[in-house]
Amino acid sequence: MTTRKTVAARKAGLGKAGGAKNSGAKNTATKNSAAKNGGVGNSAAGASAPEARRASIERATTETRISLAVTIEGSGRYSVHTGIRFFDHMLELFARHGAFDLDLRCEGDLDVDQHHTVEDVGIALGEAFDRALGDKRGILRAGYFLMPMDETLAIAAVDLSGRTACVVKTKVKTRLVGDLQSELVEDFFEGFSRGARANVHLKTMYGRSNHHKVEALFKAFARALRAACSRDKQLGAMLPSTKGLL
Ligand SMILES: [Mn+2]
Repeated sequence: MTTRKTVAARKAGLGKAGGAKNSGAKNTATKNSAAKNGGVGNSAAGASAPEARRASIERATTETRISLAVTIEGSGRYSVHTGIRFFDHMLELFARHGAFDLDLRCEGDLDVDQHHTVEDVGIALGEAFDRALGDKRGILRAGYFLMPMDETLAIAAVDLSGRTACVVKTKVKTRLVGDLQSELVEDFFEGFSRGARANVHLKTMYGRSNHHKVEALFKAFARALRAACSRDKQLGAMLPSTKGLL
């Protein structure tokens, strides 16, 4: 793994990351509406719903160029192009099951291997969630889901704790699922947990189809993350931690 040099962009100018390569600038927040949404659970009668939390990221290294925009209160709309079709399929159903909106372009060095592409997309996606959530006041913070997919059962637990930890237990037996190198599923979630500063625990309990095993993990993860990001009416603007910082 080479050192990553990332760049910030004001906006996810999808497909316009060209000039950003190797500027060496530190990756910084781009659009983040969460700060303005500090008053989570605004109870003023007739007040419109709080502004949707969203963030955009451009990330360029010698290995990958990524443009990404995510909206937490989305409607499951997506446009995803990573160059790995099965990975696209997983990210698309992540958006739909999480009810997120996701625009994602990644041009990675797939001629080398899929590793950089999959891991860096995970990191960028995690960073986008971290930024979109702002100071995390008024969110549930933790979530879990038990996801069946036909004969397969997967579990996911997510804590947006500010700390990184990732455990993925799968029983995928083939080197490839579709065109995706199956061992990279773990690298994606590891990258996400680093970018989002989150605890991510995933396990395929059982199943037969390798396609289902991977897909059930992504669906369970999306729904656990959706729960963790959701607004907590009871805690309101309170930080969901006794530590004072997340
Ligand atoms: Mn499928």
